[in-house]
Amino acid sequence: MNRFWSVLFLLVPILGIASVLMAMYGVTPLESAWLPKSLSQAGDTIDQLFNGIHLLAAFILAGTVFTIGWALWRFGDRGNSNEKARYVTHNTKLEITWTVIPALILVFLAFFQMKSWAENKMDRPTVTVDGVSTFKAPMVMVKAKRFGWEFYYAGDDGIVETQDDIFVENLLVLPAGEEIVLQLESRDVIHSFYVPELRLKQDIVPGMTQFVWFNAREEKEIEIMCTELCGWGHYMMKADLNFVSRAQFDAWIEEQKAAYSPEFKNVVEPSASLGELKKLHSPQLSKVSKSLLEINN
Ligand SMILES: [Cu+2]
Repeated sequence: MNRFWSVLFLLVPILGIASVLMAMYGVTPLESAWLPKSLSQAGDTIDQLFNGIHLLAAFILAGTVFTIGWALWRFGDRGNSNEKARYVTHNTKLEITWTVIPALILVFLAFFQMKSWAENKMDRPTVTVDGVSTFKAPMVMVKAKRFGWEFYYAGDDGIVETQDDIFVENLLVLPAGEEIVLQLESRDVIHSFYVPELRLKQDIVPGMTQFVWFNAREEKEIEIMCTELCGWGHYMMKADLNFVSRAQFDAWIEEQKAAYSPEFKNVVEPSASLGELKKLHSPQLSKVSKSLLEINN
């Protein structure tokens, strides 16, 4: 009967490791239990790190639990032995071994992850103009707020936070296949900018300006979400992120600019009621409608 427990003990890690491997390599029914497909080179590097560390941990877990399981099987008291347990206080060789091996693994990981850290957090893209290299300017300033995302595209001057910025709410359209830099800021509390497909996650702290960069290799419609518990509406703090071709992007930006033209503003009469404004149904309206509300009040 005692052997039942050693088998049960082993079943847990076996099922655990098997399900992780099935999810990692996309075996049915766990094919969608892992992260979505990576969309960038930097994401691929993180996947290699993540999967590598996972496999290493799985290997160590397997070694540990199989040793314990074997000991349970082999040395369990089945009621017919007068043998006494051996009392071992310490074993210097063993202790050195299980200190040195994990230390070596950690030192290896510390060096192994450096490239990915540099790619994602240190090597901000640069541009060279007249032989002088400077940081690439952010294409969009992202303002996180409870509970949504504001996007300010650099207008014709190529600089964010100027008069000609183009404002869009909860929708970020970007060209695929290009190095994009975003400037991240918060309006209120700590938020976190998370795009699983890019393996990109950056806390946004009030009073601080952060920069993130990426290069998506495919045109795809994905989502940005907040991964910092920021209040009651945290769960709905999402925005659409659409990677499109350069031509589609340019056309879309022109549309947004048109939405700010004086002709457009004239269409929305200051006397228009909020109900009428809603009927017009355009994400760009929010800024206009807000200012109108202020006028009406
Ligand atoms: Cu948030």
